[in-house]
Amino acid sequence: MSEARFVPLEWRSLPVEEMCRRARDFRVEASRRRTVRHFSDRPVPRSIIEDCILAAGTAPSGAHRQPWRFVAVSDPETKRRIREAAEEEEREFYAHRAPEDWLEALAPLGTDSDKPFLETAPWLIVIFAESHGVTETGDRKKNYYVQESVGIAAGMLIVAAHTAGLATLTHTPSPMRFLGPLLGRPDSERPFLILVVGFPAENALVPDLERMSLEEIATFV
Ligand code: IYR
Repeated sequence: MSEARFVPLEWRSLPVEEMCRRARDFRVEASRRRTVRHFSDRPVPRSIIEDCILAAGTAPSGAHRQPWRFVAVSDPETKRRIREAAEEEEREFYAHRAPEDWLEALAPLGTDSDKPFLETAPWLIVIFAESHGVTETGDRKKNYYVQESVGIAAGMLIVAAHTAGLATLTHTPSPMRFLGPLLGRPDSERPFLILVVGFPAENALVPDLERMSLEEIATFV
């Protein structure tokens, strides 16, 4: 028997000129987004973070399993512990683990093992991927396309924060196994990404990067 249940699609139809304007406006706004590594300690209201997370939670997911979990950290002591653990891994990464070519690739970004932003920024949104769920009877419930689904949700979270006037940094301490126990997460969840969220520091600098052109990233057939 089919369990499918459908409701009418709520769809707002726009005139084509309006569509073109919105597409261009969004493209321009998206091009203003930069990954920021210098944060101010200016607070960000929790309600903004809640809206951004809810927006991320509208992402499509494999079999609509919604395999994302967000831990929004503003507690200074928790941020301090995350920084400490992340810097320990990063010191190892930069001194020993990273192969030469990786360090060369990172050189233009000017990154190192110091991660003060993990304490300075008002919010760290730690994104976890739920590799499997649990049924009402306690059995494992498989999730599908977990990495893809959580990746899309993370992208939407970044855009939501940017739209709200916030700066973000996608930070992936490597390895980041420490995040599960530190934040008391169940074994079914894998840390995916730390999204650092806040206002940029005054006079923050960003790497002088260029984005690829349409011709370089797209083919129309
Ligand atoms: N996790 C390290 C290294 C790093 C790796 C990549 I790929 C980046 O785009 C940036 C940094 C760090 O955060 O410094």
